[in-house]
Amino acid sequence: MTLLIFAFTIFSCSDDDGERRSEPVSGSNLIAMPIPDGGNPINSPIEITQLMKIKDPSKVTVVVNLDHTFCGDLVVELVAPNGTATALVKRLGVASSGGFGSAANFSSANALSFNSKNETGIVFEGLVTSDVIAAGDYAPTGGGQDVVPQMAVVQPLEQFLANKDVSGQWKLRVQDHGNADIGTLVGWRLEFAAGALKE
Ligand SMILES: [Ca+2]
Repeated sequence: MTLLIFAFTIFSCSDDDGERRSEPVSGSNLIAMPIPDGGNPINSPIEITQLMKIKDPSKVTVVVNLDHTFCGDLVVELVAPNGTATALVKRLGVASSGGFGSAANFSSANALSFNSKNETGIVFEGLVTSDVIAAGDYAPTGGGQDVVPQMAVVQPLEQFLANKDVSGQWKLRVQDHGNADIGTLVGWRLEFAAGALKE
């Protein structure tokens, strides 16, 4: 039995001529989680079982559905199975000198989709309290590293995803950094399209 598995592994590797495409893989977590007001982060897990690495980051998409009445409060991060994290949304409108940021709302009806191919960040400039962030395909968006919390880093998704092992627990981590306005993470989805992965 051991010999049989070993033989299969060798065959799989030598067969990888760059044209074979991995099958689509996806996961979702639709358990709604309240986001504590000005409190600790929540973590929503998705398990991926394929023992593969990311070959093409442009075929990886994260779709987030959340409700919140003050988008400047929130940091939303994607956490990989190895524990490293990258910010998808970081306190929209908060400047390095401080401030509360954008008062616009997130609505779970407007899905926020993130992919390394997307070049434009979330549009929040000019929106007021009663406005809602539009659904769309976005690049990670938010304040610089000098914006609190400094450990939440906004970086290109391609850089974060390339060659990452996909096996294990991915998490969407959401934290509310301002008092008064509250919200809920309604759910999220992680998609590896055909050809995204390699052995
Ligand atoms: Ca809040």
